[in-house]
Amino acid sequence: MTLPYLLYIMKIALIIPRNGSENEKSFYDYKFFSKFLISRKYFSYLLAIPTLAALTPPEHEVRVFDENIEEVDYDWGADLAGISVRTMFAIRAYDIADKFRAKGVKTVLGGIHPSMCPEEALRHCDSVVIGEAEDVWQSVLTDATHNALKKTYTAGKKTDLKTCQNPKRTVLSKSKYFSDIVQTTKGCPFHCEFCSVYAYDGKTIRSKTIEQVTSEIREITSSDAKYKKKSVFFADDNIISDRRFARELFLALKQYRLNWSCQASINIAGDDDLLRLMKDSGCGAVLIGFESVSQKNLSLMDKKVNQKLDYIDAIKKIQSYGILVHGSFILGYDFDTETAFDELINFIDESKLLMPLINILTPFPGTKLFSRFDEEGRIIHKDWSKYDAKTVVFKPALMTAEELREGYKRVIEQVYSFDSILKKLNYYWGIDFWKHSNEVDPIKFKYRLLFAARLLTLLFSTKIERSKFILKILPKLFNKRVRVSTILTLMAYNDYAYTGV
Ligand code: B12
Ligand code: SF4
Repeated sequence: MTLPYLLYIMKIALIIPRNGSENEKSFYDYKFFSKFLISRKYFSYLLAIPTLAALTPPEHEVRVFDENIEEVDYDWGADLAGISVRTMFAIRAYDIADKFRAKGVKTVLGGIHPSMCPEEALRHCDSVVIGEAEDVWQSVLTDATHNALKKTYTAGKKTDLKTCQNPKRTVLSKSKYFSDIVQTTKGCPFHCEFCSVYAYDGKTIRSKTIEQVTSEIREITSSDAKYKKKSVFFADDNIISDRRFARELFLALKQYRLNWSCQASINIAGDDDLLRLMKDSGCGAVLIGFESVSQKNLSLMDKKVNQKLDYIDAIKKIQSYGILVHGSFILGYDFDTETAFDELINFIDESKLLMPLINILTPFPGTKLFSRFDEEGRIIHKDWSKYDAKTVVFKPALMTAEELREGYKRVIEQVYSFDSILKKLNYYWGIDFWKHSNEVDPIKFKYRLLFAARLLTLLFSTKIERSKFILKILPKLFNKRVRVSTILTLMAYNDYAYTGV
């Protein structure tokens, strides 16, 4: 090998910044899981990272650092650092970028936040990639090897997903994640005011081929890979946005006996055929953006797809297929008054949603909402680390920021009180909701035993409500209707509701 060739080989560090400060909790952080399992684990990786690894020619050495599960090794000797940035961890990403640059490492930021705020990001890096990496990553690498990085690289066209290689997941510490992430489509034809997806990914639905998706699934599940199958989360904004494609996808997934979940629009409730295929192919849960129980708010959001449907009927219909509905809600939209909190609590109680995700309205940069609030002088600050959907960063219309924050806290405390959790669990066990999952993926006795033993260790603490809950739950743990992962998730949400806000 000649010296000039060696000069073109780089050590590339790909980085996922920590999501929130070290001890901070959220619905999405899985910190409780790590503590409970006495092992540092996280929900999943950012799919952008194995995507970048796949786009990187094999002569380069790639190492991934995910701060959610490991420390970044600034002394590894990287020539180039690529960091994926979302708004809630932009400040942390800038800290990491500053540290790399202080060591003379060329640093590139990409992802939705730098794409929406490139000038701000450029204060902390050598280059910003605006848009999708597929179109420009090769140029970035070539320019970096020639020490000629440009300030910005803008993806000229939306990537044709059918031409994409599979993300290279072998660069990840797979055993540290609970779930794999697979994306089959990009884009959204709707334009909800608070969302950046249509602005970033475009209005036209682009999809991979079914063969591409199944080949990713085979890589994930293949026994000779260094990791084993767990569960798959489909990162599509709406898995049924192209129904013909969705139908083919669900038919193709069936043979892999996966346990998968996804995001979909509420109108899935009207499609029995698709619901049946989803269930048959292993779908256990679907995350639906209900956003608000107020029609006025839904109109203002321009969330058209939600406006004509009865939420309770839709939830009942979807759950009748054994697919758990995770509803996502936003508090603080312009028509919310102090009654909004009780309305949401009552709705969740009536609909028996087991794991609702409740967010404080957050005007992310690049959304129509951000522009409106900015024009109206309602953005309180731009400390992105507080754009975490649990902090109020804008002036609400019909209440104060403190009232919104207190109301949010009251809702999650109520919804995730152990009394409320137990009441709902008893309902779901009563109807044998997880019958199908328990048949195809039964929980081994040893796992129930380990779970029970770990719960026992938590019994003698100052958390009286938790101890009472544990005492009530212990005798049920060996009932085959009970799935321990559901209990663990609900305990994590309780922990967040009472100690994380
Ligand atoms: C899957 C997903 C989730 C999963 C997370 C799983 C995970 N580990 O990623 C779940 C459901 C848990 C979730 C939760 C939330 N999410 Co979310 N989520 C998504 C979703 C639908 C897909 C993300 C994805 O995997 N895309 C596929 C990858 C390949 O695309 P990508 O990351 O954009 O990467 C490409 C480019 O951006 C670029 N790129 C990215 N990084 C880098 C780095 C470099 C160096 C380069 C060169 C290029 C580059 O190249 C990549 C390849 O083309 C996006 C919407 C979307 N369509 O992107 C929202 C999205 C990321 N989520 C969002 C939000 C707000 C949230 C929540 C707050 C909940 C909520 N209210 O919506 C929570 C917060 C969680 C948290 N604290 O992190 C926002 C973020 C907005 C922002 N400005 O940061 C998005 C954009 C949706 C939206 N509503 O606007 N989410
Ligand atoms: S919230 Fe969902 S439906 Fe609305 S624009 Fe975003 S991705 Fe599309």
